[in-house]
Amino acid sequence: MKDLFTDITAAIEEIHPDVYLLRDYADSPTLLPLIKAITEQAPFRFMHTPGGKRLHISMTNCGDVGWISDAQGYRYVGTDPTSNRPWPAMPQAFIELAQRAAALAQFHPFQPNACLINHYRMGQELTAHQDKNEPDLSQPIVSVSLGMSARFQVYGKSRSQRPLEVELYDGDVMVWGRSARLIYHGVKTQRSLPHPELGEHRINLTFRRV
Ligand code: MD6
Ligand code: FE
Repeated sequence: MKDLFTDITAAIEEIHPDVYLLRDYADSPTLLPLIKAITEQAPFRFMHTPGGKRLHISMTNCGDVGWISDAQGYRYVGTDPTSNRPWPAMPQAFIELAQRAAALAQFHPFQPNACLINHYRMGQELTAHQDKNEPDLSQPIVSVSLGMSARFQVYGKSRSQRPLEVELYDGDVMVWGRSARLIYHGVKTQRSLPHPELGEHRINLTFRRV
C-alpha cells in the first residue's frame, strides 16, 4: 500500500492454494517507527513452550489481545505478562494495511484485533507449525515481512512433505486463509540480504482476528 496506484495494480500471486503473496506491498519506513514505539512499551522477549523450551525467536504483540506461550500453554491474553499492562494499541496504519491486503485476496471485512510481532536475527528459525489458537478459522492471517530477507517454507496438511520455499523480502505481504488456514509453515534465515535500516534483523507482523 505504498500508494493508491500500488493497490490498483498490485500484483497478487497465489503461490499455493489460498496463500497469496503481494510483493513489496508494505512501506517499511512508515512501519518501523510504529514498531519501535510498540517495543518501547512491550519489548521483544523470548517465550517458553509449555514443555519449558525457549522459543528460537523473540516476540511481542500489539492489539486488544496478544499471543503468548508459557507453562500454561499457547493462547491469547489481554495483558502483557512482562508488565501486567494492556498490550500497546494497534496503530491505525497497521489495521489499514492488513485490511487492504486481505481485501485483495477477497477477505473482507477483516477486522484484526491481534498483531504478533516476531523478531529474527541471522540464523534464527521458526520451526514448522500451524496457527490454530484463533477461534474463528474462517478469518485469514495477514503477514508482513520487514528487514532482512528470509526463506519461508510452505508445507501442507502435514509437515512430512517437502515444502514450497519462497524468499520473502522487506515489504512483502502474504494473506492466508480458507483451505490454507491450517497448513504447516516455517521460516529460515540463513541465506539473507542485510537491510539498509534493520541490517541482519527481520521483523514479521502477523495480523489476526481473535
Ligand atoms: C514469519 N509467519 O514470517 C512467521 N503464520 O516470521 C508465520 O508464522 C505465519 O506468515 C501464519 C500465517 C502467515 C505467516
Ligand atoms: Fe504461523
